[in-house]
Amino acid sequence: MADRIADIWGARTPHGADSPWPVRVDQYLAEGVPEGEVQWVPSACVLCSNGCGMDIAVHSGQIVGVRGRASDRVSHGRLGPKGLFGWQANNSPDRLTEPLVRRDGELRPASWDEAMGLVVERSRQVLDEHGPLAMGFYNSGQLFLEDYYTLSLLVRAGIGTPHLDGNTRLCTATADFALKETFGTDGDPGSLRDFDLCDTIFAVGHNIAETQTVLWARILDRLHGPDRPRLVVVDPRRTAVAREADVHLPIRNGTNLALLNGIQHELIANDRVDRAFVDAHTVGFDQLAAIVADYPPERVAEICGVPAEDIRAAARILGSADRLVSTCLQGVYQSHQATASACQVNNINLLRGMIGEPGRTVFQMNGQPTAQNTRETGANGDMTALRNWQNPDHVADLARIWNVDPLQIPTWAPPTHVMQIFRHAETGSIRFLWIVGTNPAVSLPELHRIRSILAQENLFVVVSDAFLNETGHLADVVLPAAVWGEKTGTFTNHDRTVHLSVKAVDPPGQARPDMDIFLDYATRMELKDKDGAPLIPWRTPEECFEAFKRVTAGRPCDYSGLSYEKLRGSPGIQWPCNENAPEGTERLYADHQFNTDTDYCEDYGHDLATGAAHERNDHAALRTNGRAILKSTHYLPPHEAPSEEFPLLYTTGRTVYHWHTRTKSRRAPQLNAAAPEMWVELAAGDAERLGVREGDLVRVESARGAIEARAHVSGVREGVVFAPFHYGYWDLPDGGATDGDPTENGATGDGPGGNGRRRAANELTVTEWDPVSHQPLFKVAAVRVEKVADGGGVPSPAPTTTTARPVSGDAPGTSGGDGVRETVEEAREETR
Ligand SMILES: Nc1nc2c(c(=O)[nH]1)N[C@H]1C(S)=C(S)[C@@H](COP(=O)(O)OP(=O)(O)OC[C@H]3O[C@@H](n4cnc5c(=O)[nH]c(N)nc54)[C@H](O)[C@@H]3O)O[C@H]1N2
Ligand SMILES: Nc1nc2c(c(=O)[nH]1)N[C@H]1C(S)=C(S)[C@@H](COP(=O)(O)OP(=O)(O)OC[C@H]3O[C@@H](n4cnc5c(=O)[nH]c(N)nc54)[C@H](O)[C@@H]3O)O[C@H]1N2
Ligand code: SF4
Ligand SMILES: [Mo]
Repeated sequence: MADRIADIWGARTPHGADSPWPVRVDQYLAEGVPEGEVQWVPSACVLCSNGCGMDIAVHSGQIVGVRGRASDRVSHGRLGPKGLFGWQANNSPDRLTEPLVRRDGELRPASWDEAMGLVVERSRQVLDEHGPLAMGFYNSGQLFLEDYYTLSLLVRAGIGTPHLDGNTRLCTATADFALKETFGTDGDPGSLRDFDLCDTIFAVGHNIAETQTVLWARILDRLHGPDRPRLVVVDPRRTAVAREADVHLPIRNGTNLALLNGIQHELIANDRVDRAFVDAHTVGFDQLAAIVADYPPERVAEICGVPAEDIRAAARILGSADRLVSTCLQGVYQSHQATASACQVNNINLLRGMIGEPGRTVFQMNGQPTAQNTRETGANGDMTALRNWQNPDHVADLARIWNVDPLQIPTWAPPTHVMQIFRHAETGSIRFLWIVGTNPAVSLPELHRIRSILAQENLFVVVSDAFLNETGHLADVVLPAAVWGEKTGTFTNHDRTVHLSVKAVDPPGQARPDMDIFLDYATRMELKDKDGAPLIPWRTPEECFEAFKRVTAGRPCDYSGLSYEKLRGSPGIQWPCNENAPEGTERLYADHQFNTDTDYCEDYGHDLATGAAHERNDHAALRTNGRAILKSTHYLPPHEAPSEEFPLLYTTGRTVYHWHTRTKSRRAPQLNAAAPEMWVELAAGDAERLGVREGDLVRVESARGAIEARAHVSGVREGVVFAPFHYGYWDLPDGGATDGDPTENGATGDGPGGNGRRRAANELTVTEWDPVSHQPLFKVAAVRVEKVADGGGVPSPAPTTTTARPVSGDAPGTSGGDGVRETVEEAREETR
């Protein structure tokens, strides 16, 4: 039995590029469960975008464990710590089991009829008095495709408001936009198998080891195998990924674009460009070359704070790669110039002519398990099935399928991004806000502002969730949602692999699937199509999936060849899947024809510097003719640079053991025990200057607020402070105990009603966003740090297994995941 809290990635099964990734089946069952009596229900993990295929163990009507599916194309049987232990949250006694309605200032139990009656009454009132622009909907990257598609149709064609967005705006909006800018439409072109086949990996702002642990296990098996790929890592922290790198560039946060321009400078200056490919399959080279000419390594070294020689070394590795896989994630996306930077990662692969072929691709990674579906269904700012909201033919086509007047679908203005939705709520123009499967009171920037918006008298807030989280505490109505394992539906990971997750158990109490709640709302609102029939014609997830197949037919994300039957327990099938590709499609753009045709593309593109949206004519003038677009622009410094008052750079992110605002992971005992409490990371030099030792209590302050936490002296870059964003705030407006309740964490002893100490990373972050993708900036701000109290030499509660490995080295190791069985099997022939 393995301790998979201590050993995050499990046993190595090394292999070379010429052999398939071996199978290792990871299984965790609750203690005492009679294995022979367990029923296995096919599903996939929903605790990150890797989407590992897994089976759910059911006994006596309860989920009692999980195991990886050996045949799964994504995981080959493996699961990471969250996958192995996270399911326990489903069984938590804290689950919401009945609707709650605010009466006399307090949330009180109510019947579904009462709660939905109130939601509908307020919707009608707001619509009558203020029109559809006063209605807002903010959803998730963690529901199922069927939930999103129902919501998308309901809001776009039924309510008719442009104010619909997903928390994917905080997460993968930049991935989405970078793919659209370069390749014409959303959808990562590559296959996870490309990691098995490549000879070089370029990871930018992506802590794969902690955030996609099974993918990292896959990469480790190559790094520790016979023909080790080379690895270049860009991250201000010495992550477990960086520790494996051939070249690690610990740049100042906020300087990605300068670095990426510099690397392209080197590729061009040293003639490492595949000119034949670039000429035949791209547009925009001359402009790119002119811009990056201004970024010689010495200048870049100064901006980024890394040696020029290391930049050259990185460029040499990328420039001599034969099979290059590049990836980026939040270190790129949650910054200013996010889309601009992400596009440069696309450019590097294009300059090298490495796309659409085995071992040659770029991953604009997702984070949340079902973020891809939020985008495909249009439950974020996109138009359903990667249509272009600026293209009247696309709108007309969608209106025809939905049987509504095209004018009913709001396309007169760009879809509203969530930061703007909250701004409208702040000014009072949005009066009704339904928040589904996300916890903005912890996950949006500048929390004191978000709390005050949600608490506003003239804003009616509805929250659908499985738990009463910080946001629920500020709601007028709370609806109990069924989650993964308790409903049937599909979702799609970052290499376009679709899985079916089959309902394994009943939801607790009166909790209901989100799709059912939306259908109930649509019925009560009497939403109709243009012939007076119910707007949403389906009643079951499978009927919804069939409808989604029709709306995607002929679009890049073509689901028309899929079915629940085909997907049940399958290895996972990658879209497009249709008549021509009945088993799915492993790689997009294998013919080097990109989706950039003006009539077909999802977006006419933007000016990367200003975010100005191009129009049809601008796009047509590029004469792309199926070629990819090399977009480029100059580096600009972040607005909030360190100053005398706030001399340090601030950045935030994740630890392997927690999922976001911890509504699930803190209810899995092994995960919670591994990272029970907030900490902040300081570099050794900074700590010394500040007179701070490991475990001391420090105060971190920005222009917007302050937090207090134990200091952890780690391998973060000098001048940079890192905070995990998982921990909610301490003192609640109503003094109640919530997900942010510190009393159970114990360690420092304050609780609600205590000294009001705040600990949430987002108290400090800025209200600002990338001009193209509108993704907020969680990775750049300026702060100061001071010591508040001596820790008495007791180490901080940071886990010691990963990035947060202490520099002093004598802290006890994080452990406590005993009972996991790992079964290594012989390598199987590849399922693709
Ligand atoms: N354990 C765990 N796994 C998760 C999640 C989770 O909550 N917990 N969430 C999932 C989701 S939704 C997402 S979006 C992904 C996120 O996955 P990642 O993007 O890998 O995670 P982060 O920790 O947010 O940020 C990645 C790295 O960016 C670095 N960084 C910070 N600033 C900069 C910068 O300016 N430039 C560069 N190059 N790097 C910088 C940070 O040091 C950090 O190591 O993880 C997914 N997987
Ligand atoms: N400072 C800082 N802030 C960040 C980030 C960062 O790196 N730094 N990362 C950003 C990113 S990438 C992300 S993705 C966001 C995540 O931020 P959130 O989305 O706010 O985080 P979660 O805790 O995952 O919230 C999801 C909620 O949905 C509920 N839920 C789960 N399943 C279901 C379901 O099936 N139905 C319903 N109705 N509810 C469900 C959960 O109980 C939980 O309350 O945070 C963003 N905020
Ligand atoms: S890598 Fe992601 S999808 Fe796979 S088991 Fe871990 S959390 Fe789940
Ligand atoms: Mo995310």
